[in-house]
Amino acid sequence: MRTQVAIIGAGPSGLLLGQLLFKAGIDNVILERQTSDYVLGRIRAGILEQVTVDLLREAGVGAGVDSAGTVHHSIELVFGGVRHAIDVHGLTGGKVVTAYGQTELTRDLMDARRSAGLDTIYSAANVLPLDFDGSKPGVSWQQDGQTHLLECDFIAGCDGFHGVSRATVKDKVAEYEKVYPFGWLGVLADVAPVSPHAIVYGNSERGFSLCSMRSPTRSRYYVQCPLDDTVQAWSDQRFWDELRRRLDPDLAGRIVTGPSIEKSIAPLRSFVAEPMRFGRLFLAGDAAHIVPPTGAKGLNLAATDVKYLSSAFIDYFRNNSPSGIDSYSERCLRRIWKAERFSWWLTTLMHRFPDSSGFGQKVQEAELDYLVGSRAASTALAENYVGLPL
Ligand code: FAS
Ligand code: PHB
Repeated sequence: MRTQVAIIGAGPSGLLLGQLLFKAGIDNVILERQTSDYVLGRIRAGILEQVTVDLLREAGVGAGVDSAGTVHHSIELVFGGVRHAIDVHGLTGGKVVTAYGQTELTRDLMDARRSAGLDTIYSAANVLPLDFDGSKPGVSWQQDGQTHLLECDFIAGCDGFHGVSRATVKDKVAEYEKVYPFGWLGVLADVAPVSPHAIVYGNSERGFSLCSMRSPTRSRYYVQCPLDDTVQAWSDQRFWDELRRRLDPDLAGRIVTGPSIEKSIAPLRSFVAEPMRFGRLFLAGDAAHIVPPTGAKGLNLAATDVKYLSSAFIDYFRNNSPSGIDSYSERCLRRIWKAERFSWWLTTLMHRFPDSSGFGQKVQEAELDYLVGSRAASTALAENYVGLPL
């Protein structure tokens, strides 16, 4: 079996890369270790930058987000029992964010790939990148008791934080990591969002909270929880009561509760692997970097990695130019580190740290007060939140 680009991983990175390459007439095959249902069952991101929405339209899969996405002109910060609006639209000359679930985005990409009759090999075991420093790059995998080989020109490692691609080059990678001393307990429920017009971030003495949504009838909520907490310790009633305690009285009084349809705890970490290119192997998305979800950057960073990588491959195959692939890693990392900084900053500002001293707490309160009182500070938050220019 042979293709031009072998893609490892059928998450948003791999599927979006495959779609952009297909639109450019570049042959590609995706190898995914899970089933498609398993991939769709993971409830994750929900906020898309305009750059990401534009990329979905460019890839020919923008119909879903255009019809079911909810556009947000502002976000709100709740602290000291008071809610403050940050007019990201006004502060950024008209930019917005769109709430549209990663699950829906992934399904749109899977449907487009299936309609185009493109090869996606699910349940591929022991996928392994081969000879990416040599003259015959390829990927092997096992299925139905046989070992298979896919020969290719390039390999895109879109296999996430726990994937095989970065593990294969671990002796060539510089890793930068920060693990946070808490997690997020997330709940998905088919109830109307408490604030249909804004994403609400809370910092109370009980910890962080977040009010978001997937549609006008499906809400997504999070509360900060200890790292050793378990989903079993949280009944729906306990979650709704705790969420209310972390919001201002007006918003707390408007929460629509209902049975959770998904409940999970995610750890928070900042992580970057450098570089992102190893001969004919390229890392993209979570395979190369992780951000705490506070800044809603994870999925959006994956999309811009894929924008740069697809452009690089198109430049190579169409114009026989190596410039895109040669500059890929440096170009991605400049954007990645700015998003890492923003995500770390917003996480540090909006969460309660177990070891924070009285002084640290007072500084956090002063920074929040300054943030909502200064147009310059609010603008800095707004331009990072809607996404920096490509
Ligand atoms: P993914 O991890 O999504 O996809 C990688 C794919 O590769 C998976 O399907 C996996 O099965 C496959 N794979 C792994 N190893 C393989 C192997 N050896 N062989 C073949 N296939 C292999 N981002 C936000 O912006 N907001 C959020 O609220 C948010 N919440 C998150 C919650 C959790 C629990 C996690 C883990 C991430 C969250 N993220 C969030 C970040 C998330 O959305 C990622 O940024 C996004 O999934 C990145 O997409 P991919 O790079 O495709 O990686
Ligand atoms: C979500 O809707 O899942 C979401 C929104 C904003 C974030 C993180 C997650 O910062």
